[in-house]
Amino acid sequence: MLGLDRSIEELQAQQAALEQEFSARFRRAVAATRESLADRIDTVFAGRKQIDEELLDQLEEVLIAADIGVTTTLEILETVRRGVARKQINDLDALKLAIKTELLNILQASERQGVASETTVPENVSPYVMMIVGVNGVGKTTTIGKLAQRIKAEGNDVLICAADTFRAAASDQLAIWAERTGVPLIQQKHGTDPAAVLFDSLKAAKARGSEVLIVDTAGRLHTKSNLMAELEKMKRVASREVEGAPHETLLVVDAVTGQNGLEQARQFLKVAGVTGIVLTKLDGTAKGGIAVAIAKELNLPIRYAGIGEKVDDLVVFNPQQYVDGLFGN
Ligand SMILES: Nc1nc2c(ncn2[C@@H]2O[C@H](COP(=O)(O)OP(=O)(O)O)[C@@H](O)[C@H]2O)c(=O)[nH]1
Ligand SMILES: [Mg+2]
Repeated sequence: MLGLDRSIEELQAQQAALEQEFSARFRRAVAATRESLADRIDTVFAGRKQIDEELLDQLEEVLIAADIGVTTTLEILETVRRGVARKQINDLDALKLAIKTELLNILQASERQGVASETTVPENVSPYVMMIVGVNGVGKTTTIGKLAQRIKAEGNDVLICAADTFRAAASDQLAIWAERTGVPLIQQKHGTDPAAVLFDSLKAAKARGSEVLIVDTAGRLHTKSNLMAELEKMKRVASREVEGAPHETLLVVDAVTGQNGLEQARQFLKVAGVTGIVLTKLDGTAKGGIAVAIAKELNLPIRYAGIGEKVDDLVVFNPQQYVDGLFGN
């Protein structure tokens, strides 16, 4: 018994250390956005004592420059102006706190609309089917590698389905990730109907007793209507083979593409039944404010953030951690 207790404590300590490490890496990943947002807010505030229209206008510019988006920024400013008029916001500290609170509220509101923020694989669903969608180059395949590793480490039997059969290289790239993470992969020759590869994978997952099936998909945009029809067909196949599948459809959005990425995301929302967002390449942009625009305008929870190209560069997105990361505390 004693030994067991100790190992639970050890596990908890290990978990805490891991979380701290992730938190530190996340902070580093959003450093450029922090400079563009919080540091610029400080510059706007420097040497001022009172809140006037000029100050609020400058603040508006800073928020838009960080890619928080015009609509979202105007709403934040409206709330702030109301607070100023009602004398609830009387000084610069209160103003900064109000902005932080607004950003957090937006991110948390979208969180509540969706599923829990951890990959909680229900006991009674097998396989739990996760489809990963998004345009080419946003980081789908890389995210699948990272997710496979993570979900496997959480004690699940994972299988990957290579349903991006459009590009020959896509399957090879996925095979490298599968090998690296020690997760089996179902693939077929280039050009095969993606729904057929998915069908095979669902059968294989059932036969093997895999707990989670992660499905890579194509993302070519120039034949948009075909792509959307293809995704719909895949969803039909999934739901026919496994009740409630796909249980999760994650839309991958590249933070570097900012407002363009948001526009592309809207195309997918029309058909793909997206349940959450993976925001990749947060480490490569000073415009990480896009997370707020996504949460507000797409009203979907950001489940994970990509913070690099390596297998453990994926963190569960945490709104509080994100806002703290942006404001340097
Ligand atoms: N810096 C950085 N690069 C990433 C991240 N996620 C993916 N990438 C890179 O983005 C490029 C495209 O990724 P890929 O997974 O092939 O995108 P896909 O076309 O959507 O499958 C690759 O060079 C990846 O290494 C991330 O979180 N941070
Ligand atoms: Mg790919």
